[in-house]
Amino acid sequence: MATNRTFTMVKPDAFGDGNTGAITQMIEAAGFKIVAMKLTRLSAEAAGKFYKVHNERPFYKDLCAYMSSGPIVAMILEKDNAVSDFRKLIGATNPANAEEGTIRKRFAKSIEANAVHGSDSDENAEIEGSFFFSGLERVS
Ligand code: YYY
Ligand code: MG
Repeated sequence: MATNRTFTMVKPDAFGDGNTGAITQMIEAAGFKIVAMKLTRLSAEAAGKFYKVHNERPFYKDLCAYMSSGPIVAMILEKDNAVSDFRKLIGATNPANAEEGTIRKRFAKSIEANAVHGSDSDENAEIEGSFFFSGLERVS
């Protein structure tokens, strides 16, 4: 399994506000190489599958509705220590706790509309990347 890749989504709030370019610029400036990228939408059902690990949590239903409320931009990113370095770049889940210079500090509106997703492990990065992209859609 690749240990130098992570998966991200620009979430509906950030895409809708026209922040995809600025977020992508921060990602590339931090040294991540884009190896797959697509503008798409999640149905509520697909969002439910993507976030099924959270299906017992009180925020699950709202999260699935929110994630299917508008287009998202999905990407697979490559860098040494991709998963942990990307978690640092995006900042805390709750933007109130996100550090200066992080994507969520700059763009998140709330704990739910928090601008970007970032995988939490190498295993989940592979599962989440494969949820959106076939081998042909990855450039390396
Ligand atoms: O990995 P990360 O996105 O930082 O947070 P998770 O704990 O995996 O939760 C996924 C997603 O759920 C989060 O980005 C926003 C939403 N959420 C929420 O709406 N309310 C919470 N109390 C916790 C998470
Ligand atoms: Mg998570």
